[in-house]
Amino acid sequence: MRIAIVGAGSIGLLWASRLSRLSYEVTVLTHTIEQHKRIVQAGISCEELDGQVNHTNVTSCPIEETSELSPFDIIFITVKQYQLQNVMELIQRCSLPFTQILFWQNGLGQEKAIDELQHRPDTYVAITTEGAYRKSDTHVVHTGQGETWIGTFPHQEQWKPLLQDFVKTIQPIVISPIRTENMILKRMWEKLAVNAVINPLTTILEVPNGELLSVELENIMEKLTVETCQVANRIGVELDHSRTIKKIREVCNLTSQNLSSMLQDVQGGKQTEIDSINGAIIQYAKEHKVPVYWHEMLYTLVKAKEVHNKRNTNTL
Ligand code: KPL
Repeated sequence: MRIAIVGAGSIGLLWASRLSRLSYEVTVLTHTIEQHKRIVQAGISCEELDGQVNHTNVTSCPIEETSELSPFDIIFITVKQYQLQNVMELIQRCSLPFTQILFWQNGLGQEKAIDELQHRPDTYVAITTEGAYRKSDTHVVHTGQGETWIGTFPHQEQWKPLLQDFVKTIQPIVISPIRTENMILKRMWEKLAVNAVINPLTTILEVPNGELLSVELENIMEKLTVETCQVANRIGVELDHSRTIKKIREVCNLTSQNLSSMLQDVQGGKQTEIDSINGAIIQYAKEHKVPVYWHEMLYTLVKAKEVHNKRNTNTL
């Protein structure tokens, strides 16, 4: 089975490493030619939770040179939300009508990309709370156990056997459970609620996820979560506020050593996903006239930090 992984960030590298340990033909599609060359030379090293390093060789190709590739059976899209538009044409080109396409983004926005592929029956959203950190172009560190849910999007009653078998096959190589989910939209909002608290707060404070539990942030976490749940409930997604707070604390614990992806982005002088996380909540809130002052405040602070750090990185 031929699998493409589009985007070699932390989640892309983690999955490339895992899948290439099974008997799949894995190709990593990179944004840069430099990363492609490094992967070809060095393969991928994946540092597991127990400190063991798994080394695998995978095929790689820069996204801009994919015109010659034959179609894939499964495509993992692991680029950020704001990069999705840049890979839509590639997805069309590298897939057959029945290729199974999995979207692995944080936040919201992948629904619009999936909409653009409307003639395809096999699109899925994957939601994960696993923590991973890209140490270099070829080295990923698995920093936190979590859960992963995969669901058809838009919702379909029937799963294609290919993906169902695939999920069963990959289960033994991952410590964290992978579940098939019938209510993936709810999961997307649950994960959004988690990211909308952990990511901006860790970014502003510059601390690993676990630190959020040891400082006096109870009140802010609570206020943000109440706002998220109000917006979700207004659009018909049932989110319970106390369950969501419990979940956020659990993720902080499970990924305590992890630097959130947003903090990693800011430290690397990169664009963050704030627009598709807190920004998406603010957008829905506006449309449905729900006040979300706390999200607006964090959104503004992260945007300011993003600009500041980009400027500093560029002048170094
Ligand atoms: O998804 C994450 C992220 O960093 O974006 C969490 C689950 C918060 C792990 O760090």
